[in-house]
Amino acid sequence: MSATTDPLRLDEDLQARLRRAARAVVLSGAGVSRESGLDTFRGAGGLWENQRPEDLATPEAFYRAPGQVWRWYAWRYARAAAAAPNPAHLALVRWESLFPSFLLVTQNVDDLHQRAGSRRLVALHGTVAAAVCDACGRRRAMAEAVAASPDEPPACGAAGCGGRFRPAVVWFGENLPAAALAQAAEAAASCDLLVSVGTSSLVYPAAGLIETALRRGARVIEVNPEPTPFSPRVHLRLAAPAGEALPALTEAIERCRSMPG
Ligand code: BV8
Ligand code: ZN
Repeated sequence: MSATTDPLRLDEDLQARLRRAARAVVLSGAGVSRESGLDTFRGAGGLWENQRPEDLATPEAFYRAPGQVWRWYAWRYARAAAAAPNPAHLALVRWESLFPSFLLVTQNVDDLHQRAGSRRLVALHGTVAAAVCDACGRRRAMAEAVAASPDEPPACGAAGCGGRFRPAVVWFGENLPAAALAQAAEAAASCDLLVSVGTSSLVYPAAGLIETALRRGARVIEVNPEPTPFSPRVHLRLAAPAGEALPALTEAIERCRSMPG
């Protein structure tokens, strides 16, 4: 346990807030999967064939170089499928029963929250575990689509459809699934606690959920070894890895919520 997370010393106000928190929201990013061995989106090691992720995760890249983008997602899917949820993912499953109302909003596409057992979950940016036809919307498991066609996006194959499969993720410049975004925005607008964990808080509209919670007067906790644009405004910053900080925070929340009053 680092100094930052030795039994967490929370100030009185935050302890009271954690004790009374009825509606909690967690916004998670790629940093949560770091301790499962997956590179973050912008961190070191993220390059692929000397291309930056932001340049590959776009419709333009897919239509310009479909094979390269397809192979990048096949590689990311294989790494995600080989990874296991870590203590950070497991702590967030526990939080579902710690608060009367809880929602985990993830930007991650690695499916590790789902595999850890999170149920109260909204995935804003889709999943690398599925492929979807870019014409008719037909879905199939990424494992199957990659097995059928490891190097190029496979044709859809549905009668009369000339489309081809693409990863079922939201690319830059694409709208997020409306229902998922609406559910996340409503939760952030009505929460009394928001914990942002493992995200650089640079990508919108996801990062805007932190702003919404701050404007709402919710208590906001940030878990990230590095500062983010929201660091100066949050009520508590835990500059520690999620796999260490979230279990410590779980203990603190359970301690606060077992106190009378
Ligand atoms: C949209 C899926 C409406 C794909 C992703 C110009 C033109 C078009 C759009 C824009 C534009 N300018 C701005 C925009 C909006 C744009 C945007 O926000 N751009 C940013 C970069 C400025 N957003 C969009 O395009 C969104 N759509 O706005 O639609 C629209 C439509 C048309 C025109 C205009 C607007 C769509 C955004 C979704 C993009 N898809 N992912 C894929 O994954 O391949 S987002 C991508 O970034 C990742 O998937 C991830 O989900 C997301 C956020 O990244 P993070 O999770 O935060 O990861 P990152 O590596 O950045 O940070 C990791 C953090 O972890 C670090 O801070 C690190 O310190 C920390 N960390 C490291 N180790 C640990 C740790 N933390 C804890 N523990 C550890 N051990
Ligand atoms: Zn199709």
